[in-house]
Amino acid sequence: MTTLSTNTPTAELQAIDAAHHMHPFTHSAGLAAKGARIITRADGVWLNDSDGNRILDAMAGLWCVNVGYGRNELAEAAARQMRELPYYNTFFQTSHVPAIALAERIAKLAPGDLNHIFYASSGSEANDTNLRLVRTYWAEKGQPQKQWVISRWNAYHGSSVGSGSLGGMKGMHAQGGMPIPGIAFIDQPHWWAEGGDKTPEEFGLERARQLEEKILELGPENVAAFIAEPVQGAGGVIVPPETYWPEIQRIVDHYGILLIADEVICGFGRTGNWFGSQTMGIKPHIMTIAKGLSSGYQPIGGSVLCDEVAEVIGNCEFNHGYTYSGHPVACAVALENLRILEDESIVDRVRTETGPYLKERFETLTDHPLVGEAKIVGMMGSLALTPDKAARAPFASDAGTVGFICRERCFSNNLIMRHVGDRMIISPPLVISKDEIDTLIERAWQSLDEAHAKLKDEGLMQAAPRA
Ligand code: PXG
Repeated sequence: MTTLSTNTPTAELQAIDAAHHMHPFTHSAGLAAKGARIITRADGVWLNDSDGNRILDAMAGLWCVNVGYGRNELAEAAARQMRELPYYNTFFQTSHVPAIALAERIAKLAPGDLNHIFYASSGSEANDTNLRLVRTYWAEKGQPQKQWVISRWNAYHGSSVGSGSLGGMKGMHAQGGMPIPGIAFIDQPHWWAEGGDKTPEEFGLERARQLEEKILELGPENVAAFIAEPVQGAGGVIVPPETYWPEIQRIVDHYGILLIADEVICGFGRTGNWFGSQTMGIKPHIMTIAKGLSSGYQPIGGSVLCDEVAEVIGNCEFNHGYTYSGHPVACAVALENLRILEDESIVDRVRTETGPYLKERFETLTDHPLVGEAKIVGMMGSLALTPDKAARAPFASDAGTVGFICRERCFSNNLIMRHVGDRMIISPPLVISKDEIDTLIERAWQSLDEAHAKLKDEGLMQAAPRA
């Protein structure tokens, strides 16, 4: 067997990767033919690849590296904890200092009486926990028939069978027998794509009222919870109209169903507040957290419960948990990450300084002929690509064809910007500087120009006929 290192030639790494490593959400044969991009090092907002490129990571990894790459403090925290207590479980009436300290810290940061955490190692696991939590909650309250959980089409809540069922990704449902029973879906508040001739405000109310209709259809006595991301991330950074969340809050309050805010992307500063629920003005009973909790330096997530839900669950034996629930190294790293976010006022800076600057610069991209709208909250943003801005028209080509072309141009300009269908999305590390924001926008503009030229050459600037 060869000893591989970052000095191994790219082609050799790619060949071994293709032979033995199956990538998530990937057509492996297609990737094998092309070869994976190999990332070797990173610092701040910059990635290095095995071909010597310096790449601006405008996605913070997968929406998670909030404090940026290369934080020695986090490496030290992990090493210290590994030496002292690398592992112990939190089952069988035991606990340890990192799990206790992080629980206390999260209770302080989380709004309202969200004071209790059930640990997991990922957002998917935490949402699986949530599904069992809300159903157990109602059963313990003598209403075991309250089992339905309502979610939204195009929501992303994870990739395990439970969390993938909670999500509304039809491509995922098509593989492997999802969704499991007891999950219902309403439409997303995506005005640009689905709002037709309505104003965003009218449309936001209409989409929120689908929740009421769905509750009445299922019977309020049968509905346990509604789950949603404050701002949809993986669905394409879809910022709901202002009328949406107040109406949703009114409906969940009125029918007495639990609200689960999936903060896996929105949490820990992404929207300019500690939690997206604060930015959107909502009061969840449960929040799902992961990603930014440790800035991705360790796999950790969890469900944050309000006092009442924790009390009800606390009065039964909840038969659920993971080997790595409250992993000491992950907790120690998360604690240090939260210290950095606080001590360096990173969340405040996103709200008052770098976030507004990014918004101003990002919105200039709507001057580009390909861009119909730019939406941004804090440091998560999206661009709608369109052949006809006034009509908000989609392209005639299959959804994602144009987005993919644009993403390839970004890659070749050393900018990581993703596409979701024909929307381009960003979610940079929260520590991105104003100069780096300028570079991001310049590279994005350049990539849009190149994509536009290619689309014109290939006759792809055609609008789909109106439905
Ligand atoms: N909830 C939300 C809102 C997420 O964005 C999860 C749950 C699941 O977390 P884990 O840690 O199990 O992955 C996520 C994850 C993408 C992409 O392509 C997004 C996620 C994961 C992978 C890819 O944008 N979000």
